[in-house]
Amino acid sequence: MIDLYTWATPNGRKVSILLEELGVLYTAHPTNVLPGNPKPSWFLEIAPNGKIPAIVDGDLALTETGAIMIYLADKFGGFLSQETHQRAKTIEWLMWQMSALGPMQGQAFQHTVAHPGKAVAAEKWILAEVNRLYCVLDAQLSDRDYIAEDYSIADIACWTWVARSDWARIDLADYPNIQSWFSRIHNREAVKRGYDVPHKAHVIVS
Ligand SMILES: N[C@@H](CCC(=O)N[C@@H](CS)C(=O)NCC(=O)O)C(=O)O
Repeated sequence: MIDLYTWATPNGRKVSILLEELGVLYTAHPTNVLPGNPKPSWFLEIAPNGKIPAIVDGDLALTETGAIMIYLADKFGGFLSQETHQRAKTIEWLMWQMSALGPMQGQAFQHTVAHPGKAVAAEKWILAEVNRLYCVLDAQLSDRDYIAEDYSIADIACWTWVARSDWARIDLADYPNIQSWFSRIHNREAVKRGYDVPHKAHVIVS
């Protein structure tokens, strides 16, 4: 049984969706460590950087969604190819989400949702950057159904962020390839179940 410490955010949802897709038994522990909330010492022992999500599997405590997703996909055998080239492409796009889409859209949330009008130049810059990233993803999806051929952890990782494209004032109609990819994944039962872990608690969305 895996213990998942999480909250209803794009990063948190990546792991609950993957666990649902893999059909793995897990216990979700609602863990709100978002800014303004305490970070208890028991949680910092599991997650030294103080961020959700984190998992505990036996004597392994693991953080960072990229690492968690690769670990779970390898351990339970799904959504990450063992074929070298395919695996590298999937990890490439997983890293793209971790280093570009997630951080930039997170900044967009800070500038345009949490603190609108406080730093107009930064707001303008970040919206342009997120739109540029959506152009990159839309181009990648122009000749395929999923980001790295088969449905994979790269799709799950990007999908939870695209699900909150409103933070960057993005209209998915402007990105038709992303829009159809988004619906394809949205219709998966495991995605619907995993999205609402834990318990539809949308605290960072006003
Ligand atoms: N790179 C980390 C990012 C995790 C992250 O930023 N989690 C946010 C919620 S989406 C968090 O815990 N924020 C609390 C804080 O910043 O204090 C990952 O992919 O796991």
